[in-house]
Amino acid sequence: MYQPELETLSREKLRALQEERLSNIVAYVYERVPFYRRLLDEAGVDPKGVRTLEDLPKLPFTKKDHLRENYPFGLFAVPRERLARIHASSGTTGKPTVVGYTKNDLQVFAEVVARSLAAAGARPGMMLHNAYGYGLFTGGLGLHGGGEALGMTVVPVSGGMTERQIMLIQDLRPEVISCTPSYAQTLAEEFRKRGVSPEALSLEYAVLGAEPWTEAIRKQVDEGLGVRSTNIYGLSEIIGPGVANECVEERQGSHIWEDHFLPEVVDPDSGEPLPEGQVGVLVFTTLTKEAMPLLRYWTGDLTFLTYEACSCGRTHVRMGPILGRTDDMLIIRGVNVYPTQVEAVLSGIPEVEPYYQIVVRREGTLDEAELKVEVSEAFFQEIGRKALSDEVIEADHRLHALREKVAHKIKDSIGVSMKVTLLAPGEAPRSEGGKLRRVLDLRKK
Ligand code: ADP
Ligand code: K
Ligand code: ZN
Repeated sequence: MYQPELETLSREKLRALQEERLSNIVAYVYERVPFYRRLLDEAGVDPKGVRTLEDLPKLPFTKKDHLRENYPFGLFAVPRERLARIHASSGTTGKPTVVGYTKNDLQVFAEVVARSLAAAGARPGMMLHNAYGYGLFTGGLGLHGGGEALGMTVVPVSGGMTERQIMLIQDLRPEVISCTPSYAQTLAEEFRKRGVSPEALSLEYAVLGAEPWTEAIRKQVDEGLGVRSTNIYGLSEIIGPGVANECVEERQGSHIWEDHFLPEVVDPDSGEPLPEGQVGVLVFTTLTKEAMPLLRYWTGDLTFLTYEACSCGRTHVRMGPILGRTDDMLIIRGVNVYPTQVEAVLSGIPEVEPYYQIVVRREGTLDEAELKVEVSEAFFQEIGRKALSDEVIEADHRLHALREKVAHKIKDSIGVSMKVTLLAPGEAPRSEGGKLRRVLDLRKK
């Protein structure tokens, strides 16, 4: 552990620390951020009345739109000159969200990422191949700072240029890699194509995050790179990656570093706090941020919390995998569908791989969903095909049957009919470095 005394704090002491910090941060934003003074006044909250965790639900939520409305610096609690660094989220729609850090915030950022790397199996002296994108995105510099704080040798490769990554991994022999899970899939596949076996690779641990992933991808990456991979979670508004990380011992949920980030899971419709174990929207209150503290920030990410003790010795609460972002949810003929649900179904079918794309179109007034999924290399060889086309699939009963099987399983477990298109190995989109968009929704245009 990087900070064992904090990571194993008793629940009582952790709670006392959180309550002290919570009342301080509420007073701090009320004093310094006009937006929060207004928001709290309008909600009739007296900052002095926020003393315990039971007071938390009295506070209003902060939503992404609040950040956009106050673009770029309106939510900052310190003068611009005190910012040591700026980051921004990718902002696929409209203006990006700008976030800022004081020197002290950067120190905390490095510490929580160092805790995350240590939880993932990394130790001082190991080499970190950091393939998260460097730049405004928090991934690259975030992992970089944490790796240095832990005492690792950091290789700032950034995303993309796969050929060079392959060479560096073989020549420099890093023990740890950090990147998106979809890019780890890409790298594993490229090594396989070159006939480099996982045993020949120096890699032992992979720290994967920034997008949802499932056990199917975990298996593929663990086997393909010869590693034990863990999940790292975070978002720029809260700090960046390193809000939470799985421990490599259990890999059953990610420990949230809750002396800094106070989590809640709430009902997506009513906003009411949900009991432990129930799936809802993850909400965070930052307890120590100086530059841009946020109260009850609505992440839009869906998961659950568990306070069950963990064998690794860490006392911090664990969150389950992210089942999806409310933004990623597809509504197909009235049914809510998350890409991770589709991925979970595919993982139960040995003849296909978790390389897929979901395309949604509107035909007249009806939504039509198409699931493009790759058949496995083994199955492809077994049927002795060079390529797949509609004619080939119609003519070959084994392919025809597989297509029906996938369609049935999707319909059975998700409740939506999808047209299934089988692709040959290598035909579905791959990550070229960053997050992979597995959904193509053509209805919006
Ligand atoms: P954006 O993607 O909007 O540019 P960020 O780069 O800060 O913003 O990404 C944060 C979001 O990425 C999270 O809210 C979550 O939806 C997703 N994310 C990050 N880590 C994970 C993870 N380990 N599993 C699933 N989703 C993740
Ligand atoms: K290995
Ligand atoms: Zn643990």
